[in-house]
Amino acid sequence: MKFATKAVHAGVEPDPSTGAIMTPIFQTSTYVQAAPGDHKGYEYSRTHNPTRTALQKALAALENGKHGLCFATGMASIDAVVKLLKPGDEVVSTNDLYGGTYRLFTKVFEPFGVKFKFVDMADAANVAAAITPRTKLVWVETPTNPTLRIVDIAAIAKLTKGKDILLAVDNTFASPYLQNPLDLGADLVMHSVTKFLGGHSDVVMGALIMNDDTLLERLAFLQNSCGATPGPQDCFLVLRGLKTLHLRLERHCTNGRAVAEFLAKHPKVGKVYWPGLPSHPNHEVAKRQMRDFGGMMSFTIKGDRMEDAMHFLRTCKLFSLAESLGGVESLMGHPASMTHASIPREERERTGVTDSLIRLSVGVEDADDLIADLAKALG
Ligand code: P1T
Repeated sequence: MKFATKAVHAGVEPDPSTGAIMTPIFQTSTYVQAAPGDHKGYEYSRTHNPTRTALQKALAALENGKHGLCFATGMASIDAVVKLLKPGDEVVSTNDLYGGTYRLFTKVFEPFGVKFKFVDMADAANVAAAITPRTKLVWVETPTNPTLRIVDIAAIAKLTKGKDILLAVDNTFASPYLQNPLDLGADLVMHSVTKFLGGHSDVVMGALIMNDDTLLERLAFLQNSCGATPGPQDCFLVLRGLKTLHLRLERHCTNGRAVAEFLAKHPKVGKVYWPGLPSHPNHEVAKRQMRDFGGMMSFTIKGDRMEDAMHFLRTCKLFSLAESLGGVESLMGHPASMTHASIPREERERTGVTDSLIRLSVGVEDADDLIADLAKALG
């Protein structure tokens, strides 16, 4: 089945008791059993809920995976993956990384004895050099947040295959419409469902998708034992959002191209980070592993001054200043003071998160209006 058909239909069956075409919101904590253990597959909603089951199936189908698991937030899904490890294990991670993931790794799990190495994964040789016999997880984010670097997933998979190393890819920025890491050799895909999958800035949720049955068993155990599961209302909203994922992403991509090309030509703009530009250092890898380049981008203002960034952020009107991304409305953010504030200055500047860096989540509005808004704020 092709992507658009899966986006509309995957995971969803008419409700057997009523024929309702939309999966109902099963707003229940528990399920009646005829006798102990005699039930219809559902015992308690932390463990299973039919609305969540439908969503998990839909997400698995969109990522060409066998199994999906949903979590209360994107962070809760990453937390579950790291809990597969034990003290002494090592993780190799992208050095340009969502600040919350960096915080979880270094502030929560490092004190428990898990060791993290952050390397520039644009060159797979850096990953090869960081892997030791203790490495148990390679954590990739691509495109990276916020400087949109591209990591060659297939090249990293060659390094982990056949070893006892799990390769996980945070696919939040791409969405399954643009990239399917399992097809490229990853073992596990993670999403902040909050973003493109939900698509309407009204839900916070996370997901993991995989093929391996044993991995599912271990992660489902953690999902149930630790208990960070989403409620049925949120699952319903994401099921609804998924039905237009392909349509939204098509527009994110065309608007993204228009905005990136406008910024690249603007005399006041310094660097533009968008993987669709031929000048992007990883453009060739992006062309190979992504179907298109999306609506996420970052840029700097020439001179790289904080006050110029602040002026820009105050002047833009259609782009709202807010954390998050991937909704139908355009958003902008200032990573150095917002999403990446938890990363030490020296470390963030090394990866390009400088004072004037501005991140855009280009929405699905009319591109002419978005460009006029940016032109005014830059002027
Ligand atoms: O916010 P939450 O749903 O818990 O997801 C965390 C997360 C994980 N991975 C990536 C790549 C992300 O971008 C995020 C969340 N990011 C933002 C809120 C942001 O504005 O970048």
